[in-house]
Amino acid sequence: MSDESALMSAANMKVDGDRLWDSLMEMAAIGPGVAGGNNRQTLTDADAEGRALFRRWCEEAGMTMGLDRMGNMFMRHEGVEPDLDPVYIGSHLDTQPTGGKYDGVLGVLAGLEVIRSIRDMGLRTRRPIVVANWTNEEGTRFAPAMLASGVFAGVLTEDYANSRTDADGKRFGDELDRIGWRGDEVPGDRKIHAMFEYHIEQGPILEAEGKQIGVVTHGQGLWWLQVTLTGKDAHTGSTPMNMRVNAGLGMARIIEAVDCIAMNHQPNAVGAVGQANVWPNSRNVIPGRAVFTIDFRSPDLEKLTSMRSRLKTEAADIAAELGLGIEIEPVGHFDPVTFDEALVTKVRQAAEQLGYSHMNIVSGAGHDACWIAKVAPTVMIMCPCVDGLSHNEAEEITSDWARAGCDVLLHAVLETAEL
Ligand code: HGY
Ligand code: MN
Ligand code: MN
Ligand code: MN
Repeated sequence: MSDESALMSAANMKVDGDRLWDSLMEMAAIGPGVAGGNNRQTLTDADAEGRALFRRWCEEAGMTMGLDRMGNMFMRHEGVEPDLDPVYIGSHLDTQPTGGKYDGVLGVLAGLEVIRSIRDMGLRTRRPIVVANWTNEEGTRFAPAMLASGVFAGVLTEDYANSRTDADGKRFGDELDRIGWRGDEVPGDRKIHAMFEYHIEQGPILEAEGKQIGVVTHGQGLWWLQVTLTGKDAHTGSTPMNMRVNAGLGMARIIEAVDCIAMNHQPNAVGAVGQANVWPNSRNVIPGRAVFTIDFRSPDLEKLTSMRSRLKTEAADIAAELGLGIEIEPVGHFDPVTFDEALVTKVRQAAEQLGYSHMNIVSGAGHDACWIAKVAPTVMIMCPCVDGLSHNEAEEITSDWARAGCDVLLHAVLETAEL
């Protein structure tokens, strides 16, 4: 096919939306949840099964696999000029315990659909294209989130990652070895010309505004803190109120404080406690210990920093008032991210060329792209999700939304990988 006609045919190229949707549904059958979503947590047998399916599909599309010591998968479609730095399309196949079918998975399988579509058209780009599956994006089983892309970006160390433990005390490193998905490559030992991440919005804005495409200009910054309160187990019946050292009460007051602090930093600030446990967790024992996690986010670095310091002060005051010991451990952090302007423009132009409605948007959720932006020009594309719901098994998108974003991804990647 001549360059001219290749470019002509590429200009009005569309992906095969049905094939993309079928792949999403087939992947969703692996690690099913209990309410129609997914529980394919990182480094579980279900994760291993999903990885194997993704690898098989990619190899059927003529791709070859690279695998690093964090289990990050890199499926490569060769370019006309193999020595050029590749264009990456990446996201994650792992899910929340009560996750949806599209968070992360859409971006990985849309990358595969881009390759499948390029091959259908008999095209080959100058640059190689690599579709990446980043290990442990969710960070629920092994905190923090975006763990393996953080190691790839040189922000976190392999030792730190391998040492992280889940609720049962299992180590990340041992589980990665157990499922047999640790490669030999040194994480980060790859050159990336540009990275695209296509992801559901996980919020209500695009659907409310009636837009098909989110052109993601920035990503919120994040602080994850783990709080441990130490009081004294005692009898709930015979202990007078003024003699109690109640860690459960301290936790309740700090949970309320987190909400107030986020509300006092509006607009563009959020805070919540997602995970909370008390010990001994017996109905007639005053909890002597409470451990819970705080998630603060804002696109504004000053607000993010201010929320963290307000929390430290207020939590210390609450602990002192109740006679509790307190420890606050930073568990995860990244600053607000500005995505690559030239790539943002390419995404916007692709949406315009395709005639898809679009708007600029800041990502409320964290993504692997937030770390990869530290080592390569990076941008995100978003599609709406129904009622803005995510991290919930009822997460839903339409196949039209899925396809439109994948069309934009195809065009922006073709433009960047050069036909
Ligand atoms: O927490 C996040 O924003 C991502 O879903 N891991
Ligand atoms: Mn995600
Ligand atoms: Mn997620
Ligand atoms: Mn920082």
